[in-house]
Amino acid sequence: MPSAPRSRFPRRLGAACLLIAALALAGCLRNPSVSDEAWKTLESSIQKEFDLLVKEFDQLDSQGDMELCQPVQFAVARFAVYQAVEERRGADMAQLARFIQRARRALSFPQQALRGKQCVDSDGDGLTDLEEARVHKTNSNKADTDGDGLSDGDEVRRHRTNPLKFDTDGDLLGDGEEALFYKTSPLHADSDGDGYPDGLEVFKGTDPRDPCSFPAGEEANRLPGPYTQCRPKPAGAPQPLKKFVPAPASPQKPPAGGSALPAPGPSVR
Ligand SMILES: [Ca+2]
Ligand SMILES: [Ca+2]
Ligand SMILES: [Ca+2]
Ligand SMILES: [Ca+2]
Repeated sequence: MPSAPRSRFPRRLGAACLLIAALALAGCLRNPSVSDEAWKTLESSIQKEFDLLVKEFDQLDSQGDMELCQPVQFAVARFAVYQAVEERRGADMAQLARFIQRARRALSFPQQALRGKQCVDSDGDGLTDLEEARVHKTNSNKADTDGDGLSDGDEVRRHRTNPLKFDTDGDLLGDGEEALFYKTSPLHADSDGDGYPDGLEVFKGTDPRDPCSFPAGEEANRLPGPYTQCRPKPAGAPQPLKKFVPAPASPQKPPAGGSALPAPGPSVR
């Protein structure tokens, strides 16, 4: 495609202008008597619209919350814009105008969300303010609503734990302690399946991840079976963990207010 000459058109051309240009182009294609100057003006306007489209997508892409908030719409917009970029090399102006129109339509939905502030994540926990208020009922200004050491976003998307409960499975170990330190399941009270709850095992000093290690004299607190059979560990297997040391939550964007996630305290009571 020949390079676009300088134009007297305004710098910013909107979608309406593109439509006018495309319609005018269609008319030009049917009318071979159109002047070279008019043709170049149309070509310039479409090139400018294309550049504007790419610029707007780049602005959208720089909003990290947008891809998180509207993943499908964002992916559609990205595909449409990239397709326009690819087709720019081989397409004539009429084809390019169609690709631009398609990309602009796809781009309009995440742009509306951006303008409506639907994708704001004030506390940087990976959940938008709207999502927190409407779906999860968590605090949109506190990254870790229940104070268990896992951010609300990590609880919802990664660990599938309850962001409103410090101890989702009720085994007396907090979700953060289990996921970050003991490496036990925060969703199952008895991670090794021996019938003894993880919290009880930690409190008694046995290994909550080894069915061969269980507390003596606690049959009354044993959960209903069936139980996992004890299979002796191979030599060199890791030793049971004895003491909880607060560990940082997984890396995430710090909240706007600058406060970091509070470290969980020991919950074995
Ligand atoms: Ca949030
Ligand atoms: Ca939490
Ligand atoms: Ca627990
Ligand atoms: Ca157990």
